[in-house]
Amino acid sequence: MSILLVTGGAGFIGANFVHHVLASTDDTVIVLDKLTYAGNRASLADCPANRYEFVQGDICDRELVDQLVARADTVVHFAAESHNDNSLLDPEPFVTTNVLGTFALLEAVRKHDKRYHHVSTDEVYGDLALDDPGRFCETTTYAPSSPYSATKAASDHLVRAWARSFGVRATISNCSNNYGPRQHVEKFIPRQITNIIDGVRPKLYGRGHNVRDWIHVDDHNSAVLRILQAGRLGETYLIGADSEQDNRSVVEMLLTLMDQPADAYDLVPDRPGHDLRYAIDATKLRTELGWRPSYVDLEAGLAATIDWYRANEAWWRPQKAAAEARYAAQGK
Ligand code: NAD
Ligand code: TDX
Repeated sequence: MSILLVTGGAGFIGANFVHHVLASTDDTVIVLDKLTYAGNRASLADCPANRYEFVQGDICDRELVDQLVARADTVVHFAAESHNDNSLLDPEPFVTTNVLGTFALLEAVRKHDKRYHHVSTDEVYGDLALDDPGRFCETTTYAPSSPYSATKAASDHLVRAWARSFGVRATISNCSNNYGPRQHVEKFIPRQITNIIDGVRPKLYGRGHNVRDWIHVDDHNSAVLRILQAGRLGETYLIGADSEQDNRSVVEMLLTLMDQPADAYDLVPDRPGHDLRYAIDATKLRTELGWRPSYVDLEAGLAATIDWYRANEAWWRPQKAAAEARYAAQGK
């Protein structure tokens, strides 16, 4: 039994991770989360009080981070500003939280000699051409495109340097696009599901040709747990579930699953610098650590996600109008 400090545990992936850990281990969890617009305490409802503690605070707060890291055995770092579109409008919080926040955590795990896992993204590698047969792997060159991905890349580099220079016991994972329950309605899939529920047509950027490699959030989290159990220190593992789809196909699937005509969507102005395609080669994770995804049928995973948003309107409704107002201001 150990104590995990989970940063960003009130966000999409972090909250699902906390539920996963509490259900599948006997570990205790301390969540550190600032509760930005993206954090939601309701995502952590029903966590058992004897194995779970919530601390509202900022990962940039060195003193608080130091105190909490001292109490933990392991730090799992999910907290971030995570939305590309927001990073194009206002990059500053991305630099602060993603770079300086990671720095604060690294200094604390260095001081207290704690195990650290860094949750990152495949976006640090930039993008692939639509017709490129290649996929990202652990040795792909870093080439981030957006302020978001540049700050995630910067944080990865800090982790690598702290591992090599100071011997910090760290691992990094770079995962592809997640979907599933408790994802903020600003993101592509929940935005379209909740639009369709509201009788609003889905919005596709550009021509909808951009490709993402989708993975269910529970598969991402089972991989993170596996890396915590068996990953080699200092190593990076890519996480993906071999599920590339262009955005138009995803919207057509959602519309069909929700009994709407498959072409009932609108094309809206493209995202500046929009990465064309992400694709993950997770061979290292599969062969070294024996990890396998459980959700191998994207359509079935989307159907379950639609059911979750239909059943949990009270969870997402409070954020919906503000998220759509931000998009409307950009003509999206
Ligand atoms: P999210 O935006 O849903 O949640 C982020 C959480 O971090 C929120 O609860 C927020 O309140 C908290 N937070 C933000 N700034 C903070 C600060 N300064 N101090 C403390 N807490 C703060 O994000 P997500 O989609 O759950 O992503 C989690 C992590 O996974 C991020 O590091 C992201 O880069 C990475 N990732 C995400 C995806 C994806 O598809 N969503 C894919 C690969 C990697
Ligand atoms: O309304 C939309 N219409 C649309 O076509 C929105 C919100 C998005 N899109 C497109 C843009 C992308 O090609 O859908 C794709 C997915 O968009 P996002 O959900 O914004 O995700 P993305 O930019 O790919 O980044 C996500 O995956 C990697 C997460 O937000 C990041 O945190 C993660 O690192």
